[in-house]
Amino acid sequence: MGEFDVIIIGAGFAGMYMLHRLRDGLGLSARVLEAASGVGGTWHWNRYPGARCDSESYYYSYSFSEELQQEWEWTEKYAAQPEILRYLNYAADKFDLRRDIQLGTRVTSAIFDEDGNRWEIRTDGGERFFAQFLITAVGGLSAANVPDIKGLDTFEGEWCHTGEWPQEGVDFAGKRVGVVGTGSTGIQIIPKIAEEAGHLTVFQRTPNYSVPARNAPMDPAFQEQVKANYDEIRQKQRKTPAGHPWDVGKKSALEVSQDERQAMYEAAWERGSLRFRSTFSDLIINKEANDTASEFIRSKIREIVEDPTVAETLTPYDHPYATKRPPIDTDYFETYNRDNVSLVDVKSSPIQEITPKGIRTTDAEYELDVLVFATGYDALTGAYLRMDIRGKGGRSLKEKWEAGPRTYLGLQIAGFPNMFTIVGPGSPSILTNVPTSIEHHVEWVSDCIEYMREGGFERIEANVDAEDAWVERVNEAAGRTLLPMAQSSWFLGGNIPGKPRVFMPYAGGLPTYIQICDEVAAKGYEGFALTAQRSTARDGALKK
Ligand code: NA7
Repeated sequence: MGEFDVIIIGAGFAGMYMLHRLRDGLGLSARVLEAASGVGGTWHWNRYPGARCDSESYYYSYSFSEELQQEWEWTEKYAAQPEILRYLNYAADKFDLRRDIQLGTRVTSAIFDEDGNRWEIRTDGGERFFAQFLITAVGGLSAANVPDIKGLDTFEGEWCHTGEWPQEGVDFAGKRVGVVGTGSTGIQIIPKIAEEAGHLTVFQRTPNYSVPARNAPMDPAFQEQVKANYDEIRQKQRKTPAGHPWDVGKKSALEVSQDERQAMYEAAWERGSLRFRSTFSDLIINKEANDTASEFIRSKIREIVEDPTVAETLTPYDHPYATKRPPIDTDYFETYNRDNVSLVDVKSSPIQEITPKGIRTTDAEYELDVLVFATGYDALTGAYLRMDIRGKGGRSLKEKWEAGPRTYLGLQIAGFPNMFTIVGPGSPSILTNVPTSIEHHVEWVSDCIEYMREGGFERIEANVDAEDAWVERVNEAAGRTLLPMAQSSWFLGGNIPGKPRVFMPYAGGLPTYIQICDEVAAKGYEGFALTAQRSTARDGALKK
């Protein structure tokens, strides 16, 4: 219970930095409400075996504190979940954040009070909070999607979703385990479970492209070099389309000879990482160029997987490479060469039901002791819509976003004043190295609030026109890429039955996006309506 300047929802990368910035930077009173029992957001929940970051840790990390980035030592190229969680806990302690973070508290509703220009926030524990500003730091991939399959409640074994992994872990030793899903998460967990399980059955609906991660212990000399050059690395991140510290290849895949192209793909495969996507300048914008990369990865799958039938089932044809979020892996395709692993194609023989003993497809029943759903998230909007958020005139966000999310810059929603959405739909968010986008948003929002305080403004709201124009711009940016070709991707809401098919993140690249946001701010927050302080109205509201 209480009255604050700001309520922040979520204590992951975004919520923690937002708190630091507003409390320690601007001197505001702020409270973070977090559903989990600890800080860390996605890295608190995703404790499944094999969970690790797909971006290298030296740059998938906070840049705002020189001291933090100098003193923290990463032990691996791609840190595993426990290490990232330790890092976030370290940051929570270092910046003394815990005293303003309330754990175990799920926000159930947030209602805007138009007279008082403030939000009333309610929680699952029956608490009420009031704040001038509401900041959602809920993450784009936090609302777990457990598919609605008939009979799940009758299953006699143990089941879980990777995004809500049991704190005590899951024992796979010698058991018959089923994994549903072969996205980035399935691709991480499958090789790990295979090492422990008696037998692992993978239920694959859509095959996926994957490139080796080439994880390795952190090289001390490299770590030293990074620390000596952090300024430059961080600047570079904000200047590349996806927030990684590397340049996209300058050449088109179609302007080089076949031999040169093959050699470049081989080198990129050997180096590994998401950087494979940047081998050429046009893999995401030209289908013919993309075909060369897609075919290269297909040839690798055929080379690695010994059984040609299994290899063919694992080979993707339905979407161009990287039009869904491309996974990277450690021994994913190799895992299908193990005797204790089998693959079931549930596209050709769909899952009919879950029985007390396991999964029944149109072809057979597979008996299982443990069932793991690596089935992803109700991405980008799910975490918002699972709360009852109501703006002006009591209008719900659910109603407003009925045909898909509408935001201005992915930062605000017309009709929902004084609410900011960190890495919200309509911003580059999950198309980038997310902490880079988070830091940009947090800084933009805190600058905006500082501007309001200095200028005596009490309320800020995105204009409908500005929002409409931005939604159009988000669509245009996606339309200039091949991304909308992956119809079932979560970028488009295609993974959730009944979800509107709208391309949700801004695909115009981080530098362009940052420039647009800077210009909006420089023009006195163009596209937003700012309302001056009405001290009497506010006093009146507080007396209610
Ligand atoms: P994703 O990428 O959404 O992958 C989910 C997987 O689960 C994908 O293979 C889906 O197949 C499959 N799926 C979903 N529902 C079903 C049902 N009902 N039956 C069978 N298979 C199903 O989620 P991840 O957790 O792997 O990754 C999310 C992001 O987290 C990742 O991109 C990184 O950014 C971090 P489909 O392809 O839809 O046919």
